[in-house]
Amino acid sequence: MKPITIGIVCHPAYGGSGVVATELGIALAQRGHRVHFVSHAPPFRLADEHPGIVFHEVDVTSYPLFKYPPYTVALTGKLIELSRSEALDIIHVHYAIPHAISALLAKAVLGAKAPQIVTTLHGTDITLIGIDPSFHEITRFAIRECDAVTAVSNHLAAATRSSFGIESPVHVIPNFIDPVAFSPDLRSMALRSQYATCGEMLVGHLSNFRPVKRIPDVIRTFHLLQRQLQSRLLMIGDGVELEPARDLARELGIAGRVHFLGPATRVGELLAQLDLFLLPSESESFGLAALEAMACGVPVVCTRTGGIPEVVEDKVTGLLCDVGDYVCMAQSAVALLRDRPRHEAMSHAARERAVAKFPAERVVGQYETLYAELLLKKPQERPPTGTP
Ligand code: GMT
Repeated sequence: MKPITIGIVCHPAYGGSGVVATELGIALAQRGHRVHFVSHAPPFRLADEHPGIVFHEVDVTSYPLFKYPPYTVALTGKLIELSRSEALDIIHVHYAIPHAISALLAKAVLGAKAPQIVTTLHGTDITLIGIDPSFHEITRFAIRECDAVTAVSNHLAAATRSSFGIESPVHVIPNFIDPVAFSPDLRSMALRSQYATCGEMLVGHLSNFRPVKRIPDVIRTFHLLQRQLQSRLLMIGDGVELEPARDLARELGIAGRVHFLGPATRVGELLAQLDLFLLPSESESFGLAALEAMACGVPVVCTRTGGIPEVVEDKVTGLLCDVGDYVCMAQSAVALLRDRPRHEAMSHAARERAVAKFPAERVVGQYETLYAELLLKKPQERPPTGTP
């Protein structure tokens, strides 16, 4: 495909939507496209230097009158400026709120010369925040007006159609993994031994520690598990539920067996050391962390919710339990960890499914195809409402 210029807008903090936006931007730059990231801080997984990638910070002017600094407006201004200075072909926003609204406003100002707007829906922008009465109507407008909308799972696409009465297409483009950055080949006794001894099992969790992740269920599952098996728990990530999780671990008397690592960036290396990954979320549009663990050859024990069954094949690449049933999660985990041949088969199947169904190579190509289709369409001639 002919190189194009893409503006990528994402939330930079710890979380799957920022990870997907970052990995996509890196892969697009490696394919020769010019990529401009736009946010209020550099995305956390974007290393300093990447050929073909520039980061643009959105500055929000503070003023005593503003109780809430108008980020959405400042982002719009940055997208207008960048569309003109860099001749953006595409603005691809990750997470509808507020990014899709800013992009559409920028498009209205830019008129006929505006880039095409692509919005990728990631999860709570639809299932939680987007359905809040104060956001519902504007989110619906944004989804209907964008030039293309993608969702990371069939489940999320269906939820978008039903919650917002959307009839226009919602393209399902799943999340993806880099099979080298997430690989069983990263297993290392030296690293693993920092967290567990030879005779111990190493169980882990990775998330942004929000209430939707049901962090207490991770701790309670491990509490039951460690009564039956010598084991340690690795908690990777940061968020509002981190301190309560530490408290719960202390309360249950297992603090000494739980390592809280905070927001790590090279998560592939950590995930590859695990024997099992836990994801007890209330809802999950996809479950990127589970896919990353699977790609490392780590079987997963997750909740049967949202898009997780599209990622995890129950009893083949992992085990699924009902939301809140941490007893099921603990029993499933113990049974699997005690059954070596089954564990090994599941580990292989997990890696195979991850690389066969969700390879970066193919999925990034799906985004490129979508961009190419949009750029072939004649841009709607709309009179500019702004300057130049
Ligand atoms: O929706 C969110 O809470 C934010 C987002 C994030 O930044 O972590 O998570 C969502 O996007 C990920 C990447 O597409 C998905 O893997 C997660 O399943 C999804 N989270 C939820 O649906 C709760």
